[in-house]
Amino acid sequence: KRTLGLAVAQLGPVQLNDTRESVVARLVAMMREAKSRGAEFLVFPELALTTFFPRYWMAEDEARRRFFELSMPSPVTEPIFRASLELHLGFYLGYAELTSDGRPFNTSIIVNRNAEIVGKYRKIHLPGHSDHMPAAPFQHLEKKYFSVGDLGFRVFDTDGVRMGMCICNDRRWPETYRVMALQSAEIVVLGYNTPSVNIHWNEPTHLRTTTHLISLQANAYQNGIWVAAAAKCGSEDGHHMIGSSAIVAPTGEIVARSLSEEDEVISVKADLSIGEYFREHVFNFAKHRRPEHYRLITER
Ligand code: ING
Repeated sequence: KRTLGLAVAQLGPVQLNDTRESVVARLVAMMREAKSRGAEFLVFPELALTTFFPRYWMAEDEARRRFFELSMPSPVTEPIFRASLELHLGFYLGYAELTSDGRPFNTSIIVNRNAEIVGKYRKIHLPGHSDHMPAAPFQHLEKKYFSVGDLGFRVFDTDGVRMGMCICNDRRWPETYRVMALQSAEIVVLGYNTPSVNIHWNEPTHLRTTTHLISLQANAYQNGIWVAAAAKCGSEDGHHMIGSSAIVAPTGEIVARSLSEEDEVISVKADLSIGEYFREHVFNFAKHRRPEHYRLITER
């Protein structure tokens, strides 16, 4: 059996005034905890280094100055890579990327157990709005601060495992996982920051967690893959975001789930052969899929 020591590091709130150094220390502490549980790969959240700043209206250049990374690693994030090398622990990390030619992205990377960046992804499904909504209790300005990702949905060989990745809202769109499953992904890792309150209608709070989990479970099962999702959650300067970090098996079953809304590590010994059964017998794309009937999905 091929197994992977798979862990998720849920991050509690990061306040506006928290320094990146203090966040990095929390991330490294969870790397040590994950390692002690036998983890070989650890998933961190989306925009893990700062508060979820798209909730605030500000000028683009202020946002870039305060919340974006100009390089990865950088002096402040170097300790994460050092710990990866020391612990022989790979990781996924979400952060705000400003490219050298000035393009802003909501980005994530996959780093292998030798602390080498093996893949990069830039968020494609940007939710929310780009205009100021002063009447709303908070903003959701990802369309203002980030450009649509230009790297596609790709799958990377990470220490012998076919690993895909995405970010937050991407997890709600079936196309995200299917495109990676068509590239033989065995696992998709992702981070998210999900506000408990919907600014567009009075949505019952529990629905935020329901739709989050359904999205992970359905897509894990329908693509025969493991899905590992890490929340940044809890109340950030009074703005609450859901937890429910989870690891889902190719059966669609939740095999590990966070209990708190604080820094918390969950981990499993993922049996990668489970996915092989489903991809061979149920979701055998070559045998059963009929793309000639699906054209609308890419034409519209
Ligand atoms: N956050 C939320 C998410 O997709 C959202 C936004 C929530 C959109 C619920 C639609 C419904 O989990 C981010 N950062 O995408």
